[in-house]
Amino acid sequence: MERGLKFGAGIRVGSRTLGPGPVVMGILNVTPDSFSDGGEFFERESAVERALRMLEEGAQIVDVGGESTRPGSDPVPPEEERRRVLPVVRGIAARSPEAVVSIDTYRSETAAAALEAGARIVNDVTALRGDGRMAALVAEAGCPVVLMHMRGEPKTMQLDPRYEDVVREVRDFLARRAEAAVSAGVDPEKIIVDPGIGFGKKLEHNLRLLDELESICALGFPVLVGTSRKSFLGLITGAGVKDRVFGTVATSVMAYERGATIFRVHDVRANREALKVAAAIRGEDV
Ligand code: HH2
Repeated sequence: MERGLKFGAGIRVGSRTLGPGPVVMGILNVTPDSFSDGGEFFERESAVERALRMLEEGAQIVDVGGESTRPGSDPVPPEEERRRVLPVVRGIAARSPEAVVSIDTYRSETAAAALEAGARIVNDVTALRGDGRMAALVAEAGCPVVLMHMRGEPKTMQLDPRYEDVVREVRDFLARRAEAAVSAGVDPEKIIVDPGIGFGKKLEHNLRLLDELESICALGFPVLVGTSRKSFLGLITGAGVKDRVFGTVATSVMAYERGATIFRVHDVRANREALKVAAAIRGEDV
């Protein structure tokens, strides 16, 4: 299969190009229960304000989600998910028409409505397995799509995840999901892959995936990493969830060094500045 090795020139989103330097994706959870910012941006106005602030701080994408996928979480009804995210996507599009919004959902109906409301990227933590109509939707929309690795489902994924070789298994899974997407008509140049840090993985698995990220990058697709404030950082440093920005920045810089392109983070300014410095050292544009 021909790989989408075009991100050296950036990732095309409509008429815009993101990259080729590191791209920061700011997290906006419009949920009452997300593990680090649950409840904070549940009101439409504060969510839109938060998005605008992240854009000012240097986020090139704002990722809007209406359902927590933290370990142990339950799904929310689809109508409730749409009720949470759509006004926020519309509000961002109205206040900042140039903003690139991604919709963090595995449901095709939510994704379709969000694209209609102004979102331009679909971030699917099930890698198009969660809803049989998602692949066709993304193919038809011609938008970039994030395919993420997850072992099991949020409710039970952290109970006792086991791998023989986590890097090989995650890489092979992502290759298979990319093939499936292309078979369904998705343009390979629109595919972004993500090892799914913390999704059905123990500390040792997360660390190996980050250390050997080149192996995932070798698939030839832009790689997104989402480490922000996650519990494995707390296991290493002892820091509480709001206090994991330093650990997060370390992962962003090391993942960038190993070839990652998109960094999904809560703390935009800290990660953006660190990545700018890292890019300058490597002589790359940001
Ligand atoms: N992590 C979370 C949610 N969506 N999407 C991608 N592509 N990669 C990730 O690593 C990822 C993701 C979980 O983090 P968060 O949104 O902060 O929390 P919650 O799921 O509790 O809302």
